[in-house]
Amino acid sequence: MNKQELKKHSKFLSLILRHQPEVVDIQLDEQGWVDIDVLLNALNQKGRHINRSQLETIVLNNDKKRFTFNKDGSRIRANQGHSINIDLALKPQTPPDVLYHGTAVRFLNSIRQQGLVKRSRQHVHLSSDEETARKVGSRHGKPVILSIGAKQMHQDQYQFFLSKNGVWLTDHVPPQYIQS
Ligand code: HQG
Repeated sequence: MNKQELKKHSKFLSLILRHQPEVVDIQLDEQGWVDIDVLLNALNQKGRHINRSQLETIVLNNDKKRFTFNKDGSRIRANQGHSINIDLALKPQTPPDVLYHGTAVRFLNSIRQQGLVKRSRQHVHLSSDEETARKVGSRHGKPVILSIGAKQMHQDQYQFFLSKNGVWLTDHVPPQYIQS
């Protein structure tokens, strides 16, 4: 499978494992898992012919490690980024003192008023490094990196979670914790 095909399949997996499983007529369980046989069967029914070893290649080569197999290798889920209502069952963690959020300049006014809100996703996404934040922000326009006072938020009882692929997640970042 070449790079382009890997990317195409990975994007489609993101769509169905995070947002719209109904596109291939499958359901995810409460924690976002689906049986691999069910998934492969559903993909094949829709003309996307991949086998188990190709799925493993897609998961292993994914640039952001977006997907995970469960322990016995029978199920798969997306590590974060869902818009559908699932419970990743992550345990609250102590965040680094500062976390970063990359966004577009055009959102700044609204962010200064409302803070960071999760919009269609289940969490606000933060990163521990500025480089990642810049890439995330660039997806939306001219990027700007916001520094988040995560230590203070944590002291103030806000909860943080760390996804398996290293994305920090929280529910809402009120404006007073944001420095640009
Ligand atoms: C912005 C990618 C106006 C927020 C990335 C962002 C990430 C506001 C956009 C993951 C706002 C939402 C998530 C407010 C937040 N007013 N705009 N009050 N609060 N926003 O795509 O964080 O490649 O849902 O700044 O790497 O950009 O998909 O979130 O610009 O981890 O694996 O609203 O998606 O991962 O956009 O990206 P998104 P995001 P994947």
